[in-house]
Amino acid sequence: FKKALPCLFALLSLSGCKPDKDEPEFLLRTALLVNEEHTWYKAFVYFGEILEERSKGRIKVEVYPSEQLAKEIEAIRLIQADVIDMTTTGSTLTNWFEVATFCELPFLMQDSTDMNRYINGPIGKLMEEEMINKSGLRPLGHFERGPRHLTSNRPIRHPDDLKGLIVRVPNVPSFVTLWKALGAKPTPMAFSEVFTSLQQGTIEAQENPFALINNAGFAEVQKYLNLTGHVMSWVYPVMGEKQFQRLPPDLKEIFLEAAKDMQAYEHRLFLENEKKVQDALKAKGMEFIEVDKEAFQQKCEEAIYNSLSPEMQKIYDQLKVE
Ligand code: CS2
Repeated sequence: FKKALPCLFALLSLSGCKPDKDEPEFLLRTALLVNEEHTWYKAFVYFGEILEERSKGRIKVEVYPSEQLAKEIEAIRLIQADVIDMTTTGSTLTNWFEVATFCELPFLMQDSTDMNRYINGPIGKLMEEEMINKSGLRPLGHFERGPRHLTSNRPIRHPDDLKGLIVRVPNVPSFVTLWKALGAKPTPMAFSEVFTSLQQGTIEAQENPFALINNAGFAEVQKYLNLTGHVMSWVYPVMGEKQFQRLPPDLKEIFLEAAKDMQAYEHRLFLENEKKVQDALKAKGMEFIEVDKEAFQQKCEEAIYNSLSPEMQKIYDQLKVE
């Protein structure tokens, strides 16, 4: 009960038990997994600023970093329950509809050209439809991310080096398939639990893009940054569809326009940041390790393909030949 207490208080104040005279017409609570230094957080703060200004104070955004308000899956559920309003998410939505797996499928996309082709093509359209229909979330654009790399305390150059390594993965089925096929022991876990678990040794490794590795301070507990680049991905800033539909038409327009500006703002920050975060990680003592990417890809490709439903295999085949 003690543990649940702060949560309860947070929810009580969220449910509007104590209405405040100064409350805007629409207060949008946003739960993020990153901390205040990350481009997603900065983008949402910017979104809040322009929304407040353009709506003349009728919309206000509150941004809660570091999963303080909710972990990714909980955030999705709280949005669905109309308790909070926005978050960032991507392949975790595979738990609601399968096509979301393509946001982060290992060794599928090579670069941001591929990524934009997928996002703007039929697969991206399908994903956006499913997101509204199957998970009740409305995508507000997308945030491109750098490739995901494995961090650890022993250098990993080849899948053979992974034997038995306990790797934290997000709550996404394809990540479990991937690391099992490679010979490691994948453990799904919420992002905010990763640092402590690495410190305590209940997990030995994790994988994420440079920006998030740096943001979460993993350099303090991980020595090697193994350049596996196994996943290229993006996340969607999202809002509950119910919450969106509640906005009057004039605010809907302002909202969607501001969302486009948020995406452009985030993308600028992301590009500026990519090199800086790598330097920061090296300065904090992380050693970058070249890996045999070919061997990684070969060892897991079949398992990943086989884990897809026949319908998704068709999409996969199409994406591969394009
Ligand atoms: C993050 C997430 O938890 C993590 O490691 O990188 O953004 C992850 O990519 C997702 O769960 C996406 O839905």
